[in-house]
Amino acid sequence: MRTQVAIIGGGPSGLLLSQLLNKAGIGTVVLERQSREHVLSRIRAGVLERSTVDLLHQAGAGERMDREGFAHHGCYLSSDQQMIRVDFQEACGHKVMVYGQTEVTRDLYEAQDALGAAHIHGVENVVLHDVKGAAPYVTWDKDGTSHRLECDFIAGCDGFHGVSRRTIPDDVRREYEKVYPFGWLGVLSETPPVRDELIYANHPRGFALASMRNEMLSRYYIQVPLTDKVEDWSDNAFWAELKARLPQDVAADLVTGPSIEKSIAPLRSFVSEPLRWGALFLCGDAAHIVPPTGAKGLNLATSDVHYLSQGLLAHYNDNDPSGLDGYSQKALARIWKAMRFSWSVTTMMHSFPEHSDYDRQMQRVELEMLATDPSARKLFAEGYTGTPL
Ligand code: FAS
Ligand code: PHB
Repeated sequence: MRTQVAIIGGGPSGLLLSQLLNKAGIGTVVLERQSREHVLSRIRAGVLERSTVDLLHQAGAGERMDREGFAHHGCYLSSDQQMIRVDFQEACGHKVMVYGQTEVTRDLYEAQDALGAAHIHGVENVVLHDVKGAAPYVTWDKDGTSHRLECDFIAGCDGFHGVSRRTIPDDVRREYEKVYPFGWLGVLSETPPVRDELIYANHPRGFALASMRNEMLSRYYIQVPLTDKVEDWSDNAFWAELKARLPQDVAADLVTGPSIEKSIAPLRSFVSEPLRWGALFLCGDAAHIVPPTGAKGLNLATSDVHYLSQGLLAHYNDNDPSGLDGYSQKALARIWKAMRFSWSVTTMMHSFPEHSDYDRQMQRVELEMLATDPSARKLFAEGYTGTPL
């Protein structure tokens, strides 16, 4: 079997890359470890930057998002003293789209089906070969049979735990990591959102986030110790703790209900450089992880895909290698800006066990500046709504 671009991983990165390339006439094969149902069962991101919205339109997968997504022109940041609204439109002239990653993935699958795209699910033991050579190929097992795919390029879109990043030799890779001393316990509930915009809450008991998917589907998070397990948290205990961390007037309006999904995600900041090794290009969580506080994870994945797809189009259409040669440097420039934003909001909003009174005072000053300083609000709004591609 042969294709132009082998794509390892059928999450948002792999699906969007396959869709953009297929629409331009470039052949791909997506190799995904899980079933489509499993991929679509994941509850992940909820906020799309304007660049992600534009890319989904470009991919022909934005129609339902336009119909069912919600444009948000601001968000709230609360502490035990105040509730601040940052007006994105006023501060930087942009907005975000609230539309779940699960729906983005579903829309991309449907768009890929319409093109008759090649997806192989349930692959095992994927191995990348001759990545630095002239004839790269991928092998894998499925249903007890071994398979081989010859290709020109390999896109590593297989997430943090995938095989692609580890194909780059240890002495070539340079990795940067910060592991936060807490995780997020997330709950999805078929209840009306407590406010019409997101609320990020800094509280001495810990961080909380009130988000949503639609008028009758809410997504809430509370910071929990890394030692906590989902089974430690009954729905009642979750709702009581969320109420304790939200401003009183908001807590009084909170409609609770049974959780239809409940999970704990650890928080880390992680970048692996370079993003290219011969014919292999890393995209999305395969290359970097951000704490979800800044809503950057999915949006960084799509910007990587944009830069890589542009480079591949230039290679195939104009025999121009510059996009591929410059991919790593260009993608990393945007990745590191998003890393800083995600780290700064995480540091400002969470309760750190090692924090001193001075550290907590710095958090208060950061929030006070967002309440009173237009330049602070502009920097936050630009970080949140996304820098241009
Ligand atoms: P993904 O991890 O989504 O997809 C990788 C795919 O590769 C998976 O389908 C996997 O099955 C497959 N794969 C792995 N190894 C393979 C192999 N060896 N062979 C073949 N296939 C393989 N981001 C936000 O912006 N906001 C959030 O609130 C948020 N919450 C998150 C919660 C959790 C629990 C997690 C894990 C992530 C969260 N993220 C969030 C980040 C998340 O949205 C990612 O940024 C996004 O899924 C990145 O997409 P991909 O790069 O496609 O990686
Ligand atoms: C979500 O709705 O899942 C969500 C929104 C914003 C974040 C993180 C998660 O910063």
